[in-house]
Amino acid sequence: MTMSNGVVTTGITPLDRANRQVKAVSIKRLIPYSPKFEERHKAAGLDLWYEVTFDSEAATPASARSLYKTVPGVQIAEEVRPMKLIGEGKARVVSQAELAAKASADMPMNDPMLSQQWHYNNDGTLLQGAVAGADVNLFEAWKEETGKPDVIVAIIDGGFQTDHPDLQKNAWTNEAELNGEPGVDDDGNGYTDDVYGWNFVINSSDVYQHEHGTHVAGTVAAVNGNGIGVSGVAGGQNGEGGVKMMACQVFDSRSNANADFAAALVYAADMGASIAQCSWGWDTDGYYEQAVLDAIDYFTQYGGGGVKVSSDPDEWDYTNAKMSGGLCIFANGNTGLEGQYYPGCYEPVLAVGAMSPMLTPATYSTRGTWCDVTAPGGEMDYGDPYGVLSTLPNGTYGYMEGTSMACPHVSGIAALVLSKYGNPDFSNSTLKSQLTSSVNDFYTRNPDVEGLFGSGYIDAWKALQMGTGEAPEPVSDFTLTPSQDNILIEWTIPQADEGSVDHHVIYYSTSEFTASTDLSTLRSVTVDTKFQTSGDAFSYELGGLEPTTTYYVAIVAVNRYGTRAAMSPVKSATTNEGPEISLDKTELSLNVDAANGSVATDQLTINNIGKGILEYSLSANTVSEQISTSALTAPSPGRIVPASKSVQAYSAVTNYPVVTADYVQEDFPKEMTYSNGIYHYIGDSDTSKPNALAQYFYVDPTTYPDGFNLTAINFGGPGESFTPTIEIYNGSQSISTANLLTSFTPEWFTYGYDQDLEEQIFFEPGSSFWVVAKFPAGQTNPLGAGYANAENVNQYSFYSGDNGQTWTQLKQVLSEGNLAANADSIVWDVYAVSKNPNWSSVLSPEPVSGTVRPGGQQVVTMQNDGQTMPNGSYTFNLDVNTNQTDKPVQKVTVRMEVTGNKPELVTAKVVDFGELLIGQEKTLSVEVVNNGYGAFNGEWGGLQAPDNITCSSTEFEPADYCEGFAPRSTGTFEVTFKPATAGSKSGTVTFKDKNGQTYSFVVRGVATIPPRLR
Ligand SMILES: [Ca+2]
Ligand SMILES: [Ca+2]
Ligand SMILES: [Ca+2]
Repeated sequence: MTMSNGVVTTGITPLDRANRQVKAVSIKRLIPYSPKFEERHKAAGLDLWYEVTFDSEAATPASARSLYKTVPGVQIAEEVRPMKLIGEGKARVVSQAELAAKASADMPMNDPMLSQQWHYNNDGTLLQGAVAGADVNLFEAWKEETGKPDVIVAIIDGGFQTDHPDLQKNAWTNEAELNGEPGVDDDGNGYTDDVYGWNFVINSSDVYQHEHGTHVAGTVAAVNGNGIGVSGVAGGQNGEGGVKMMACQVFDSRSNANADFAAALVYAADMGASIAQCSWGWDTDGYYEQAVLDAIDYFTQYGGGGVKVSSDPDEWDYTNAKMSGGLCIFANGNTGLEGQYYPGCYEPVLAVGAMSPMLTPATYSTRGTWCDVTAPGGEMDYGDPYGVLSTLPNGTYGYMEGTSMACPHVSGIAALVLSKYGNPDFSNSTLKSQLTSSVNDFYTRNPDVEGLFGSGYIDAWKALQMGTGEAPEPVSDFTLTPSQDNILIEWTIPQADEGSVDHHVIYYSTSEFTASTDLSTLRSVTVDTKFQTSGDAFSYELGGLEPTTTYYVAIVAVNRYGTRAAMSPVKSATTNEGPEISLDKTELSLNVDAANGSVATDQLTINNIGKGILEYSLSANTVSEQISTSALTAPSPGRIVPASKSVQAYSAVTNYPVVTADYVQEDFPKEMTYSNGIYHYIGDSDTSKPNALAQYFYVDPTTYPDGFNLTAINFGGPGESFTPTIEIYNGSQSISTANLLTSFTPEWFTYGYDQDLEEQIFFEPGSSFWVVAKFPAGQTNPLGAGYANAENVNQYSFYSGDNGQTWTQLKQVLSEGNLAANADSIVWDVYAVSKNPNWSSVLSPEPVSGTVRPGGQQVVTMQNDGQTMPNGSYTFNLDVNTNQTDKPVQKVTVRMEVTGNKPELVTAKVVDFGELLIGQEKTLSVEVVNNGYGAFNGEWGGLQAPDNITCSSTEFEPADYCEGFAPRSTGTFEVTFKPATAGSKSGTVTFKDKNGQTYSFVVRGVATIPPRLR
């Protein structure tokens, strides 16, 4: 290659044409020429990659890529984008004094900080909220293996401090260069003086300490049992014997240059690494560079520890190899999002998600069905000690968090497995399946992320159990209990050499079969049992069956290596016609007279007139409420309304009852929104298309410790609209897969007005829900939006242009239109409204769930003493949920009347107006609290003078009207002092309600004669 006019020239005409067009300043091989490994690189096609550097004023990366794609002979042209180091620059250094203070003698290694490394062994006591067992179970694993120095892990990351007192001993060294001549490539690998590895950023043997790289290395193999600092997963014991770490530096704090990641992976494979520890990736969904994936393939094929013994291309020595092929272990990424993030989602690699010490998904962890396992990555929002503790540059130690910190735990465990079991024939696919099957249950606690964090969270002890490979014992006996459309199968997990059975396959058929039948012709289900222990009783409901049909069933136990036990005996059972529910009533009524302390009771009888066992459970929902004796206008009940407006006040009666003594009227209505108010109207510019919005709501336990009882939805928007269909979904899943809770089309729709739900829906604290509104076509911009009222809530708003078939995040939809500049801060202007607490909870049906045998019946008793509910009429729906396929829910109306509760007014005993001159007047607002569950009201609602309001003194003038005092509310009442003569004055203000109950308080003041002008 030559240079001509500053442009590189190859002599290949079409290539040079392209070079001139983009002003290419250099072309170099991506994987540098290596005399020693050239044959293998060529065989893998790695010699075909070239990197072109060009003038950014002459072309954009995208246009250059398109141009080179058209050059004859070029197979792939791709951009090189900056690689993202995952979770950089957040380390918290711990001082030596702190280190000494926290030392604990009661540890398996004498490294003083080991007791703070909860990620290795978490007994739940170190950190508040921590869950015992949220760790990699390392202490148990160390009883089996602590690491061997012939296993090499390549730390492809920032450089680690090779002379860190707690790392130095486990740093890999290239013997030929260590004992060779400076300035000479002693081993002929193409890299001069690569003693500890190579710096692929500045293309030098200068491996420079880097925060992230040093931290990652310490987790893999800080020196164990040397009496200083921390421990590493595979760091040996008594200061000896840990696995070796090769420094492949691809990030350098001193340089912004892009490292050659492909070359680093190839170097690691060629120099004998078995594991590539990679805590980096691209943070753009779906983006990758083929050259890097090719290098991952190369490491996967050639890693494992084979060494080149002569210049003969075929002469490789595998006798000391630890594995056949290598394994690349990648961090998922720290986007907090679900998506296709490379290289983690690339099939050949093992991808690692992160969890907190509370055994929850780390909030930052990227997730996806491609994730293989989860490991502790920390959650430092809770404090530094909730992070992962490891080594840092300059001989220090400290905390970091990230999937980057989770990943080296798995690399360390992989190195332990190879230390114990590694040999030239141990395959990389065996290692991968050993790691992914050596896990604990992550999803029972975290069902919201089911399947997105791999097979579970990794357990180092399990990873070191290889068993003998013998098949589990067969399932010898089991029972079948048929129902209408399912058969309950119960058995005992059989003995197996690892104490557990990975999974069972249940075969079933409507025709008879035996062990010699070709089982692949039968229907089957695979049941995951890896979190069970041999001897555990286990049951599985085989569903989707036909009624009144005989099924033949058999079970096969399978270990994690796929070795199958002999088949169980074949048994049969016949499904029945199923249960049939019959209720004796469709309506229940409960009348509570609180004055007489009566208890209201009613009964419902559930009959099963069918053939199968009836299972039922009861749940109640609020339908409506009306308190006849109260007269309040939300949201400030009890406020004084001038007499002239009294007629309106009467007609605008709305009542909000309360359930328990903890509740006060002023707490309602509650309103949840992420918008600062209506600002934009949004819709497809083509008005022949429909528009739909989906808004996610989270019931934050700190704001809503008692949950959120959704009673209405309110939409901001333009003046008029066609009526949308409104849907509420359970929010624990993405909008495209969420479960529909209710759907309705309001009879009368207007923006800005509450659309009441027919049945209120209660959401527990910490739960979430979706509100969807589907507006029909034919309308311009029907969707109202505003600006976000908090950070990160823009991710909760979604748009659909196809009636909810597909959804797109709103910010993405807006990123290409006239609102692009503000797209990130726009959210739907939607309000979730709660007008009253979940008072359906006062219904306490007993028994609330159970089974009814064929021909049997169950009496359910409903009772309420009403003492903690305001007087009024309530309507509930009692849902009788059953397993009857054609009648899953029966609704029973429950009406409750509560009467006889008394108001209990409280004010200051004496209201003192102080001193006034005759002729002056003063008005005071008196706070009136009604602690009772009955309203204090006049005949028509409000209190009116003189029937309901009187005063014993004419010099004190109480307001002549007030709206009354609702149950459990606070209001105010105005009194004016207008002295006519001098002296001390007092009077009594008395309220009288329509039932004749009275309440009085004393008012007083002093009047003096004003000075006269002379
Ligand atoms: Ca060398
Ligand atoms: Ca040398
Ligand atoms: Ca140590």
